[in-house]
Amino acid sequence: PRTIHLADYTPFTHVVEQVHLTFRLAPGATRVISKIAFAPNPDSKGGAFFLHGEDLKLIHARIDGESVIPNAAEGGITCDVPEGPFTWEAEVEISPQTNTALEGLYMSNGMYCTQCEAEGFRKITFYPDRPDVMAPFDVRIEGELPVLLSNGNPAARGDGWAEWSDPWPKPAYLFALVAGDLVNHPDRFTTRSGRDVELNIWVREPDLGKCAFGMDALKRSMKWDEEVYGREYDLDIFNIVAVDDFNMGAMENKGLNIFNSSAVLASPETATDANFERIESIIAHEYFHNWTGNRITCRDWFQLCLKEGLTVFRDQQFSGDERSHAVQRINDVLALRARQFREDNGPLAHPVRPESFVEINNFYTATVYEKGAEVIGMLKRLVGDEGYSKALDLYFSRHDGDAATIEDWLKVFEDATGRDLSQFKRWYSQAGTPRIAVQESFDNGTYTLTLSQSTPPTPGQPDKEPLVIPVAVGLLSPNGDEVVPTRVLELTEAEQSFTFDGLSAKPVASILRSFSAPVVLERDQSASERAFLLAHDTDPFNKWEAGRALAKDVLIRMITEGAAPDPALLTALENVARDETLDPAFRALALGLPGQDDLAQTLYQSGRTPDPLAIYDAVQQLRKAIAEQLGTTLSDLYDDMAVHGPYRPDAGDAGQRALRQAALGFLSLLDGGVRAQSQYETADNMTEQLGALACLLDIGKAETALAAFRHQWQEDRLVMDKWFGLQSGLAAPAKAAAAVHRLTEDPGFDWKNPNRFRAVMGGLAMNAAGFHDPSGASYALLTDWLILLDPVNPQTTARMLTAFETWKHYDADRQGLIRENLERLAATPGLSRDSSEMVGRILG
Ligand code: B3K
Ligand code: ZN
Repeated sequence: PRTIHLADYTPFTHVVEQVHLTFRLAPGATRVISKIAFAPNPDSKGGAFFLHGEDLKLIHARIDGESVIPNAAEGGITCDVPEGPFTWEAEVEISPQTNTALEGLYMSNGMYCTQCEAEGFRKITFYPDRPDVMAPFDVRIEGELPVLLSNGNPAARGDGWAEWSDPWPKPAYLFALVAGDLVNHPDRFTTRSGRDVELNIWVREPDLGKCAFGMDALKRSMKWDEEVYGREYDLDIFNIVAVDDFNMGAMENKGLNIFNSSAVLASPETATDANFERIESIIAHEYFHNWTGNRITCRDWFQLCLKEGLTVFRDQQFSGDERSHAVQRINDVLALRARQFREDNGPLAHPVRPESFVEINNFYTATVYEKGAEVIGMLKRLVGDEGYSKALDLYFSRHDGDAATIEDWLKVFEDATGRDLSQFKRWYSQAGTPRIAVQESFDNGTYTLTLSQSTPPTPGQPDKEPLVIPVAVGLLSPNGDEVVPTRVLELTEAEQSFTFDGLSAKPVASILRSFSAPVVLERDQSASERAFLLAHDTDPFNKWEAGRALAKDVLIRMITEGAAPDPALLTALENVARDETLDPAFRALALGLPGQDDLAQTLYQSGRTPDPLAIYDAVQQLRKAIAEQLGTTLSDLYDDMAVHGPYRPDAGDAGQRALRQAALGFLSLLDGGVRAQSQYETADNMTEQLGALACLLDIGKAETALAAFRHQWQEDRLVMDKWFGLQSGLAAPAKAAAAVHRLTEDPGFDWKNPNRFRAVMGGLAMNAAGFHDPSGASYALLTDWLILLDPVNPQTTARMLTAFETWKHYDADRQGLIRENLERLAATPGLSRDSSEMVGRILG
């Protein structure tokens, strides 16, 4: 397979003035009739006329009404074409029913649906399937199904057919079609300039009761984008459809967003607080793409972060505004460290704007999305809120209707603020997580902070240059008062000193407030200083971070030196847990211990080989110690945090439930599961029911509850995903492979459904000690299933291979076992392009 390079970009030979598509739907043989108006592209550098096309049976093709026979070429066709404008017509046959890859036009539970990003449209018809070719689309759908949907506004409909017209030029990856026996949850929204928009969430009939929250989130998103970014919706209708078989969360197709049902359907009985929160953010994310992605799209797929980083940044801002900024930031950083730092620290590390790829679907990564969003957060901090909004206004006015680049994006910031961003641009091209080392001195009222930065080598990038790093710093006096409020230091050199004068005593510095840059802060700090910051820092992120760092230090000493749980940590945690001035959601986060994978990463970074079982044991030991030491506090919290009245998914109630659940997790280690069992029996919402089940599983007392849960929920796919995922994620280390193997033999294990496959296999991969069982049984089990899934669904297979991305961090025996499995997979005949690229990169 060919490697595509950013440096090789050339514009398409033609422009598309109009697309007309007719679909004659039939499961095994759908006809797609296209009529496309092409004209020469004045910016073209010449070359043959080429259309992408994959797995298409060509029935006939015509140019200006005359039959033509195109020439087969790699990934499509070429054809001799007239010199001026011309009309291309083609009829092709495709088979949605046998399309298990879930890319292009496929079927899910009897309904037709599409997924075209990144390069799925070429499986629907011959077309220049590249994001810089934008055109208005008219679509006619013929099929005996009650609901027939496509992009844009409805144009006409009759018995067995419907026509749609999308006036906004768009790239083919935003095309969508849905046809099925669906019902809608309707609503309306009036935009700020008075456009009356029809809103619908389309679902299968039994799911109609699970749409209200998603609809509310949609309306709040629409309003927020008007208020905060001045962006209005631009069609008369906005449709969302829930689909059970979907490779990712959701897709922002113009006017017709298609969602994994797990990312839109929710009711108190079936969805957890975490599900509600995720749904709200994904609805917002896809809606926000209407401007950042659709109206302004990407010139080529190397620019993916242009739409994804920005849209993630926007959805994070939205969630912060709707809920709590502090809690949002902590959760975003937790996710960044768990996924992006992990990626940056191994063979899959790549820049926010990659420079080459084999399969673009492999680059929808935490680096492009989450680090891409962090880069925008840094930019905003550097130019200030006002500079940011001026730059964004300029971006929208200058580039509306364009397929733009990162250069275009940075230029609007330079033009709007006068700032030179040439050094800042390295954030887009340099991979790896920078480390910042800290040195401090205090002399005669002056505090000097010396920061030095370095970025470790990553594949293909042995040497790194200094970046522009905004480091937000505040100083506290020894009595806990803030003496210097937050100041943003701009670190641009390899090493730089910053001074603060006029201090009466040596301050305690709070560094990297709000996590102002995606870096690892290397700071040796005493337990007492960390506890001091946990108690006194005015920056909520750093307050939490101090507790986290303290817990990490303690756990690392327990793992490497066999130390006992440090009483200083237990006291500090108890103080936070009891502090009623703190938001319960924050306290719940403060009681959360570092994850086992996070500890493994930290050990590896400090030059030690992580032993997953030792990590597991230390975490268990610390949990036990916390439970014993904080027993009364936790039991009071468990009682006090009970939420009374009907379930509401808002941040306040959810925060109380989170704190109560944190308490229950510890208490169950002592009470034999009495509280959890009774909570399981009386819960009237999924958050508390599942929370109780998790505690029972954790202490090995879940047998009855698991059976009851299954009996109650066997008809609900999304709830049963939780049942599978929890068992695989919480299986005891030595028994994990066997437990997961049993789950795969369950008649409910529908492995071709990505949600179910991910629940079971993703659960195993996240069960760190179970996955890394020294026997290698889990590695082999996962590999067997990936080999089976690859020909069916390459995208989901390739994504799951990231379970192995940290393999070089472990000991020689584990590395040997993993290598064996990866090589076995690599040697599989006919392995997909997706998986071969991934396994090749992972093996290095
Ligand atoms: N843009 C889509 C992701 C498409 C993934 C293709 N493999 C969803 C999103 O980021 O909003
Ligand atoms: Zn997105």
